[in-house]
Amino acid sequence: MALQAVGAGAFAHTDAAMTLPAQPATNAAPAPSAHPWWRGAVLYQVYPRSYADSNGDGVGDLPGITARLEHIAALGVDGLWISPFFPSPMRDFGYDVSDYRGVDPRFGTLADFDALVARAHALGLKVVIDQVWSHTAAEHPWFVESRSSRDNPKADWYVWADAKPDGSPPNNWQSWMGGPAWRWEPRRKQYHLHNFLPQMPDLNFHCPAVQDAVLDVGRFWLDRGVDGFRLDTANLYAHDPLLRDNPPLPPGERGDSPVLMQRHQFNADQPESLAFMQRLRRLLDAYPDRFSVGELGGPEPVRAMQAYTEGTRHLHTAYSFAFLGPRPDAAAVMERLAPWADHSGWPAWAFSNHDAVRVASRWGAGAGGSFALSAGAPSDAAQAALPPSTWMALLMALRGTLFVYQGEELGLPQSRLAFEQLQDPYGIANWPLSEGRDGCRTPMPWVAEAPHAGFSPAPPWLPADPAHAPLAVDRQAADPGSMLNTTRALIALRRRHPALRLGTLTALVADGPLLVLRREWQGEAVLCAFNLGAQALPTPAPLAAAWAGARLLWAQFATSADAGLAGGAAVFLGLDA
Ligand SMILES: [Ca+2]
Repeated sequence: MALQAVGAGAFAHTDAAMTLPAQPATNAAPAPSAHPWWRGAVLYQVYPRSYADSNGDGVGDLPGITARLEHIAALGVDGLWISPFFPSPMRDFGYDVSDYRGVDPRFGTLADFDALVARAHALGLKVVIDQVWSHTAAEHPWFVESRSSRDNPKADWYVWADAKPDGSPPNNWQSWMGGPAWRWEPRRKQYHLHNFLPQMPDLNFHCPAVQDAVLDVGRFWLDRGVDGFRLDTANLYAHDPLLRDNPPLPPGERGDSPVLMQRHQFNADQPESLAFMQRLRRLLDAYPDRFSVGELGGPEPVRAMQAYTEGTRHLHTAYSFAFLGPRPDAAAVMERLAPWADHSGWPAWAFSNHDAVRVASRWGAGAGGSFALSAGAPSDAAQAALPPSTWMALLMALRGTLFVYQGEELGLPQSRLAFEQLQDPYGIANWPLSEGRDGCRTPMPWVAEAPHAGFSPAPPWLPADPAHAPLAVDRQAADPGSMLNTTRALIALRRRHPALRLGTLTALVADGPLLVLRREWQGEAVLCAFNLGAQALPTPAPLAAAWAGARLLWAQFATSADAGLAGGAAVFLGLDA
């Protein structure tokens, strides 16, 4: 890491700026609280199994997270999102929940969770937790009861359907984990729907009692003091009650697995899912300053994100897989950002998460596949490597709420695992065609010289990547030019400048690798220029014209008005608007 941060300055919290008058009309701001904490916030995603192991069993846990909250606070982020820690058979590592109101013993206790929230709040961090409501684990008592007969009190809590006359499943819907989305249940002599693993049955959101029950779960956690929810697969909650077949995609749009060969017209994005979000919003609005972010899959991510965040009656924000695929050029970035200029919704963006190949590999070295669960083309190997700080700088320039995934602040590359080391059912089923999801879930490296990089004294559930040890937190913290310190500087830059956090966004140049954004808010503008390619470019005209009267806020490399933009360069200039 030989990055030179210019003018990064000290961390400075600018919440005082949050009292500024209403937003420009182009932002179409919602009324009640014009700039609540989550708007423009940066949230840090923690995958509990892999963050820090406090009791030496090789599995990360809640006390481990609590012990590392100071690292998260030192990043300057607004809060953290914690992936599931609830009781689970762990077929999908916690995204298969068997008790919505508990903590899996592997991760600790409810008291440990309360201690985590208390410590986070003391450090000024919001706590957002995952809620996995589209499906449960088959072990959940609701499903155990529902499958027992066709006339029990929870008989319609899941999506049950008779076989076709020839015994085949009710329709052509396909599972994201491979094969039909229907599993036969001999007790009822019916099929049940599962969009993911067969042991993860889908709840029936057309049943009012199901909606009431999951909202009660939400109330349980809100009462415990959590600041918001990340909603897993939020556009798969409701299904077409007529169970109509999904139409095939045109040949040119088909992927190479069954689920990618059909348009998800009838099993996703149903109006009843949106209607449920309004019920959820009313619950959240009954508590002060709470927040929701939906995960939305699908082929038109921006359109879905807008539908789910429109106005003030749906989700606060939503993210998609828009930036979790192949490396974007400037036009691809603007294709995702431009539609928000006059929209009342609010986007969220992530370049990495627990489902995607780490961005440092996916966009950086030109190697590695795309999103683990999509059919996107792999990155172009001809693209030269760019430092991960280029992508962090780009992320911090975006208008929206941002997510940084654990290890992204260290610039960790994707881990390569042998088949024998894989844990992810998707990775095992698709080996070696897919990267699977284990390579972005290896343990967090804390101490370069410690066994298992300081994650645990015991062999971890996934091996600590030897390539990650030199990038450990202790080593990077001591290096002013490290990716860790660059990340801290960039997050601080965003906090200092409401133009970056809340302002309007206009593209001045979006041409091949060259992207120049103008962010503006209440008398201040920030020009953000990026060279997303490897070849050096001349200083773009809008940047050159503004330079003399501007303040250089931050730059990836030492630079000047006529120095041009080296490959991977990022420059932030502050102007009076
Ligand atoms: Ca542990």
